[in-house]
Amino acid sequence: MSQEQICLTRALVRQLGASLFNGISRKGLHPDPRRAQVQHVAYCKALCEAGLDVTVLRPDEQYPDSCFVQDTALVIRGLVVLCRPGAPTRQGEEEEIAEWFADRLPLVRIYAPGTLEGGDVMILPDRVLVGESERSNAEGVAQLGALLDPLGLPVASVPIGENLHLLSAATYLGRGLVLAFEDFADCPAFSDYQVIPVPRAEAYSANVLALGDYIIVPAGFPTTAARLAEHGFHILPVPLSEFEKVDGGATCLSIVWGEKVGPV
Ligand code: CIR
Repeated sequence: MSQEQICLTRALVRQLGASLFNGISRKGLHPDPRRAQVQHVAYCKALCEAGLDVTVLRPDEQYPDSCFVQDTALVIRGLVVLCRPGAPTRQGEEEEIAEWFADRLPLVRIYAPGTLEGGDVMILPDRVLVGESERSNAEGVAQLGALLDPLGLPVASVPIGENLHLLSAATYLGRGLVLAFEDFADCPAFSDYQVIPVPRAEAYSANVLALGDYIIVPAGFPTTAARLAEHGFHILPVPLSEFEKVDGGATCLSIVWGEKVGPV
């Protein structure tokens, strides 16, 4: 396992537009954009409370799901990998994100026919896992593998069942811990890690945003929050019910990255 510690210092988010009402929803639900706006403000406050410097982009009404910026880009060890969303209505969202990063960090990208959404990518200390989803295809995974090979990071794909994304079912928390929906607790990909199970009744809370000692956890999932607190994490509960209606969770609303702070 890498001995490198990454301290997360930055977050990029995008304000939601009124068009979020028409965001893709596997449940056929429509969020209330005004209520979602209040929840988004609470989310940004939690990012600040965790010590991150937060940049907020203006809403992009052309793309109803564009507040879910995680799917458009990954930052891995200082390298931006621009994704190519698999959802046709989301293709193009990534271009403004590319422009934002262009003069800040080195940037590479996934090209057609490859598709990759950030929600499918779990960055572990020694490797990267990608969910075998409807959004990220084998070509996208192969391209990511080639891009990360020079960093010494192997890429492997993992089955995710009916989930939208890999991170819908599991989150890497740091400290050798993975939070995973109970059906995924025995997933061989997590065998080197201690898995904290999420009970069926709280499945949505398998997606949390881990920020060092802090974790943004959707409000209203007491078992998950208690299990995380037992491990010494400081819990930042944020209501995310409007985003849940369109299948988005705590990680989806930001791209977070940081600086290398040296050996641990
Ligand atoms: C979508 O279906 O693309 C959006 N409604 C939700 C995206 C959630 N993103 C994520 O899990 N990373």
